[in-house]
Amino acid sequence: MSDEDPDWGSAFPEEFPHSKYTAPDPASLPRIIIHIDLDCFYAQVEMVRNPDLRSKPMGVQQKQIVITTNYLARARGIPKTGSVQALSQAYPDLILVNGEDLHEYRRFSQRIFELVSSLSFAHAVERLGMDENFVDVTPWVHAQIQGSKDPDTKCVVQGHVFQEGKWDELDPWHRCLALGSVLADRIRTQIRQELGLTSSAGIAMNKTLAKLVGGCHKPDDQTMLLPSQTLSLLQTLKSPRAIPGIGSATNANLIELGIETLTDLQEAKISDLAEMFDRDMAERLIQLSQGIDPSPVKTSGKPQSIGLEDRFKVISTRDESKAKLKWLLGRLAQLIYEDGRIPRVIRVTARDKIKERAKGRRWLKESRQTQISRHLMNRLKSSPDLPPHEESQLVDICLSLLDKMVNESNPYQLTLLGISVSDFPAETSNSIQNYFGAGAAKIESSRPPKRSHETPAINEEVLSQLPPDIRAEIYQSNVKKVKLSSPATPLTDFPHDWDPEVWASLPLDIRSELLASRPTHHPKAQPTNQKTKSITSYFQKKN
Ligand code: DCP
Ligand code: MG
Ligand code: MG
Repeated sequence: MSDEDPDWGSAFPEEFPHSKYTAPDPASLPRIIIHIDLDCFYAQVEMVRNPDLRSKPMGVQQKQIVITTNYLARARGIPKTGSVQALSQAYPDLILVNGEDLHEYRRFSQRIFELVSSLSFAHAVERLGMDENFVDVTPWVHAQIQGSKDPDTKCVVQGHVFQEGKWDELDPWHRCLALGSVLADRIRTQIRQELGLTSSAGIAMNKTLAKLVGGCHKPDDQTMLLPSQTLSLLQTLKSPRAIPGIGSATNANLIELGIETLTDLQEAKISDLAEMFDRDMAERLIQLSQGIDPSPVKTSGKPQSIGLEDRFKVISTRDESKAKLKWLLGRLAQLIYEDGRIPRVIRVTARDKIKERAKGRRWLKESRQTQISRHLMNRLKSSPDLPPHEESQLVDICLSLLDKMVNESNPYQLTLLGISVSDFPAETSNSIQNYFGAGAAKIESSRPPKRSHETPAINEEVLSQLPPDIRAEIYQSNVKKVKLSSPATPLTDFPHDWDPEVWASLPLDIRSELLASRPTHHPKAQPTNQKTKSITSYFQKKN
């Protein structure tokens, strides 16, 4: 189905050609953001692949964890996630499908993103993890409101209004949101008709509120939030942790500051947070707690990194680590091949139970990264398999990165290993590439690049309920950056995230060129254009 010929009659069934109506100034209208989340995503993909499963309570399993269940199962009281053992015991008729191969999920995820991006009213589409997309429909909606439509024109809302609230069809803000609800319905219909998958949506003035309200009527339905309902929606959340973008590490810092409830955070001042957060972050956290989120919907491009992780009971020898890293590299090679770009940085992530205990931390992931010569992965431009020689060199590089986190002479108990790659050059032939890889002039594959994103092959139990952006935040907060103890370079401006040994081995002119070509490593958070206001004054603005 195409959106070339949309029937907007249902949104504005009548016209008033003689109206003296003055269109509202778009600057006075809200942004309209739609958040789409697929229902029991992995389970739905499995049901598309095997329709017999539709009539059965089923779940998707990775290792010993059930990571999602279909809605038939949920209707019978089977939880969305849990351990395989517990769920199988309690619900013997629950059918479990192995979901460790992410290929089909990624493929559907990509198709959803492409479908939504192709809709003419979708101004920007931002992917969030595997099964979510933010869609900014503001320009289309404002154009409609500003067009010939009279304020007396009847306007409809598709789906629900949050808490079945009353909306005012004469209010331009409400009308914008109502139009958003019609577009959300259109998106969901397209996904259902073209891919056979149901989804749920939230429609609100910003990304955070759209995501929060979208969960109110699941599955296969949608909810719109009126501006005056923002506080009521936030009141349904127990802690700051429930806000998308506030991960458990940030939440732990807030608790240390004595900020435990959402109300505590709503009433906090930037200075109250200064001990733990810089000014920008403090302001952003307070704003988020008040439902203020000026962050734009950024059109998703290719991911900045590609990677996977595996979790296991315990690894405590170098041979086991080597075997696991080799296995991970093999799977990563497939992802890099599908992506079509050749990376310049490789990173190994590990979690060591003994270190966690010693540091009294429940969740401690460490990472080390280094530059790699491009020729090592060049073959992945045309084949999903690494040649044996390159593979063994890469395994050695990974092992040496692991050595920086694990001391072989001390006992260790690894429970997670991951490998990711990043720093995909945008330009093709320059002296730096010549230096790093002979004959590596062309980087982008000629076949259309496929998108992929960093998703653990196996997810941690503790992360089981977290959306990927929050997982990424936790991940980032635990990353230990490589520190340069004695810079073997006359260039004092050393890129903090590069391996010192590799850096030291580069000729000076290459170092200078690399420094000049790289963006700043600690970009400041985007300054927000909204000042923190008292929450009441903010929401009094619109009703
Ligand atoms: N997922 C995962 N590991 C987890 C949790 C989820 O790999 N710990 C996968 C399986 C889910 C998919 O991500 O199907 C999307 O996650 P959601 O949280 O959106 O959950 P679902 O789409 O499964 O269910 P819902 O209908 O509640 O959105
Ligand atoms: Mg989902
Ligand atoms: Mg989701």
